[in-house]
Amino acid sequence: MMMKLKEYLEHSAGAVDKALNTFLPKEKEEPTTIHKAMRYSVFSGGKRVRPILAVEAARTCCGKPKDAMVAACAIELIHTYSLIHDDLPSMDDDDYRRGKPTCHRVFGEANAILAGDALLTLAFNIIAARMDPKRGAAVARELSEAAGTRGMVGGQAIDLEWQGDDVDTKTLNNIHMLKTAKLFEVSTKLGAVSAGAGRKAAAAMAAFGASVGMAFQMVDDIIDGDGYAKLYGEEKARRDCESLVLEAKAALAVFGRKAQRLKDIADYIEERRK
Ligand code: GRG
Repeated sequence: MMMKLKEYLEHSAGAVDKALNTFLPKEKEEPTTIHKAMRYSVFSGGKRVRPILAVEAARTCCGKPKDAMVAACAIELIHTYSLIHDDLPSMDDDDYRRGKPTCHRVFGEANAILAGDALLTLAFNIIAARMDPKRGAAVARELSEAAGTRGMVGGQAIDLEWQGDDVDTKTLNNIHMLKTAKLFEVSTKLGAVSAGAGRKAAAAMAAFGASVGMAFQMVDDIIDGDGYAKLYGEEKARRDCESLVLEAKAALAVFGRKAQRLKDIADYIEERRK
C-alpha cells in the first residue's frame, strides 16, 4: 500500500531535513554567526520540493532514497543560497520570506552574503566528500551548469537586465526556464544519475523535471498575479500549466507504474494554484 501523498511529502521532507542537519556545521562551531545564519535560512520552512523530487526520481530508477540524498541536499543548499541573495537590498530587497524576517534582516547584509556563499560552497563540498568519485564528478558538473550562468544565475542576470521594462513572451519563457526550471530539471536528473540509471532514464527524468519546473513557476505567477499570469492572463496561464504537467507525466512513460508517485507530485504542484 502506498502512503497517502501528503503523508509521503512530510515523511520525505523530514528525511531531507535530517540529512541537511548532519551536513551543515553546528551553530556552536566557530565562527558562530555565519553558521547560525546558514541554519536560519535552511530551516525556515522551505517545502523541499526539489530534494523530494530528486529522491523520488532515484526510487523510480530502482535506487534507494539514500543514494540521492547528498545530491538532493546539495540542490536544496543552492536553492537556499539563491533565495538569501535574491532577498538582498541590491536584488529584490525583501524583508520577509516564508513569513519570517529575511536572512539579512536578522544577521545583517554582509553576513547574509557570506551565508549564501557558504551554502553554495558546502553544496559542492558534500558531493566531493560523500559521493563515489565518478558519480560525484558527474553530479557536480551537472549541478554547476544548472546553477551557473547557463542556468539559475543566468536567468537572474537576464531578469536584472529587463528590470522595469515590459518583457516579451520569449524573454519571460527564457528567464523562467533558466531561473526556475533548470534547478528542477537537474533535481530529477541527478536523482537518476545518483541511482546509477542509464542515459535514457536520466534524459526522461530531466524532461519531466524541466516541464514540472515551468509548471511550478506558472503556479507561482498565478498565485502572485505576476509573470505569466500578468502577460497572458490567468486563464491561459492555467491552461498552459495543465499542458506542462501532462507533458511532464508523458515523459515518464518509460518507467511504467514505478513513476506513479512522481506523477502524483506533478499533479500536486498544479493543484497548488487552486
Ligand atoms: C540570486 C543567484 C540568484 C538567483 C536568484 C531562485 C532565484 C534566482 C530567485 C528567487 C525568486 C524566485 C521567484 C525564483 C523563482 C523560483 C521560485 C518560485 C522559488 C521559490 O521556490 P519554493 O517555492 O521555495 O520551492 P521554498 O520556500 O518552498 O523553499
